[in-house]
Amino acid sequence: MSAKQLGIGLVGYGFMGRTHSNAFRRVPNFFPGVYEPVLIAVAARNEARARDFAAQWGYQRAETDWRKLISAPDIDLIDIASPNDTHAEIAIAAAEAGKMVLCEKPLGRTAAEASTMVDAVEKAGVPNMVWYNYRRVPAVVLAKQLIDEGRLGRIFHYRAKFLQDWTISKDLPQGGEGLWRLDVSISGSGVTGDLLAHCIDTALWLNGPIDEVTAMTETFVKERKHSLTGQIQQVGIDDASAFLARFANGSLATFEATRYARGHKALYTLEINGESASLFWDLHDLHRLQMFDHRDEGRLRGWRSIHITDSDHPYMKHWWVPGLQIGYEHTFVHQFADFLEGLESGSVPGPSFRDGLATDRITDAVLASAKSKTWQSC
Ligand code: SOE
Repeated sequence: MSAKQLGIGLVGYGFMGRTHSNAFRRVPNFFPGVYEPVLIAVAARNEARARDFAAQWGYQRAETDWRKLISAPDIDLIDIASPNDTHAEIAIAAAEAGKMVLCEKPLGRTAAEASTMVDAVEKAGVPNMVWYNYRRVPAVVLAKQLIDEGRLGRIFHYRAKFLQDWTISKDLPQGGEGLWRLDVSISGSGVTGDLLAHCIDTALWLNGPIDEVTAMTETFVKERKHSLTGQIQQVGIDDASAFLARFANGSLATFEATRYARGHKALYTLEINGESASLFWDLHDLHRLQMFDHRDEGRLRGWRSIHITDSDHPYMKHWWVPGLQIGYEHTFVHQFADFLEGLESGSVPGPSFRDGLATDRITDAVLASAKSKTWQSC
């Protein structure tokens, strides 16, 4: 059977543009299916760099205006990997033009913005997905399977952290390429939308809806030079954010994210404690799932460390042989492979734009709670 070609137009060539492009290229090798991704064009403001990126990753052409991608008849899918303030305008234009839309997280800078994006894709009826890639770590998928099979029993606690340390220096400017995450007008928020959003997306998927939150945030460095204006400007993002939550299933949760945890570069950890068993996962050891099962024979009971590399583990039969592990970039490959399989079967899996909106609603509630110092219903 000959493959159906799926023309891709990518907006943005930063770190995420690379992770997505790598996924587009790898999927046909490891997850062959009915659709064959064709890398048509990349759009970004800097013409020379867009051209270099296109040559390096195999895009047929480079544009400086993303609108050219939207109007191109050979492009079926728009992938948004540009800064957060551009997501809504591009996604809405793409949906209105009948293109499929993939969008980097967080979906919008606020839930209100995300909501306009959900309306657009749902009105147009176009397939859509948000790149919350940690849902596609094989160990995290195994955790989901174990929870859904009821092996943990009643869930009492959910605990998640995402720790980094790259903004501690007060000399680091805000704004501009590579540093737009520090400029609140572009990013929408600091670690709440950038890091906690990952923890929240995974938590909603694994443990169901959150009923209420109470939060605190802090901006440790209050003023930074802006890279584009050269002026010292107030910092509007949250540098650290922590919140307590109650899930609808009655479990209690703690979430924490910061860019000020000296020594931690991207330490995403999550732990779930149930009546019968507990699970623990750590991004720095992403190919392992730790499990404690109270039903094990007493003398042998203890935390086991499952090396997720066997062919009966999620996604692993597509990769190497048992014992050989995979890494971060594979999560994006899995997500795009699932997207294409969903197109084939007629049911694209989440996280959809509507799921992305659910996460944005929680991050909004977290920021509102930190400001008002009150519990917020979600
Ligand atoms: C921030 O440093 C960042 O790149 C996030 O934007 C990503 O979403 C996260 O996966 C890794 O850290």
